[in-house]
Amino acid sequence: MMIRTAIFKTSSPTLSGCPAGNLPEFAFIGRSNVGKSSLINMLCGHGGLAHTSSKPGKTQLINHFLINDEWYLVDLPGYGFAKQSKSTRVTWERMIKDYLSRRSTLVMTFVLIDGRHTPITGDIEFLQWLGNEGVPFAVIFTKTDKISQRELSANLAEYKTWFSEYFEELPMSVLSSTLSGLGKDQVLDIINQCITNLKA
Ligand SMILES: Nc1nc2c(ncn2[C@@H]2O[C@H](COP(=O)(O)OP(=O)(O)OP(=O)(O)O)[C@@H](O)[C@H]2O)c(=O)[nH]1
Ligand SMILES: [Mg+2]
Repeated sequence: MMIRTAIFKTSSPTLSGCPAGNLPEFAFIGRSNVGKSSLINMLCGHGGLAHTSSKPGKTQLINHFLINDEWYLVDLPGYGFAKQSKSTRVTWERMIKDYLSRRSTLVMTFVLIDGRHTPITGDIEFLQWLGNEGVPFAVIFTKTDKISQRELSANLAEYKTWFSEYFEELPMSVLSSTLSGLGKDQVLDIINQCITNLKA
């Protein structure tokens, strides 16, 4: 899969404001600051496409980027941002869950998890919610450049144990680093496979 063109299309606070039509789309979700917007930029080879920040809470709306005039990448706000007011947190969570459970053109959701940590409550609850809703997802472990291979392997093993207790099958998983470009080809391959399956 080659990304030839990537164009910002819309920012919307609600599901109803998302683009009309039936182009397939692929969403990126995860805790605030886990690296969703950076990963989208890495995939597109375009540093400034999705807005990123070293502080959590940067992406606040549902952002659609049109790729190759054929499909969308969707950058979502993060969950679990502690410094937010309770009402904003509830509003964001409702927006994210409404989108993920009801967007009919959503083909695959990539859940980003910080590879530096063992399973944490917010991620676990979110993965369980996705499982209960039957939303298809793959996992991307981010920021792998920030820890040693040994620590990363230990964290991945803990996730594997948790997944095998809660899910019948292990989800597809990818290791990523926006510094080295690790994971780019694998994520694009998953997207390509999904699009091929849709056309079959
Ligand atoms: N070292 C390293 N830093 C990363 C990586 N991915 C993201 N970052 C940094 O992490 C910070 C957060 O990245 P964002 O892409 O804005 O994170 P986000 O998940 O979109 O955050 P919100 O929009 O606030 O939910 C930025 O300072 C990025 O430069 C990575 O793979 N390696
Ligand atoms: Mg963001």
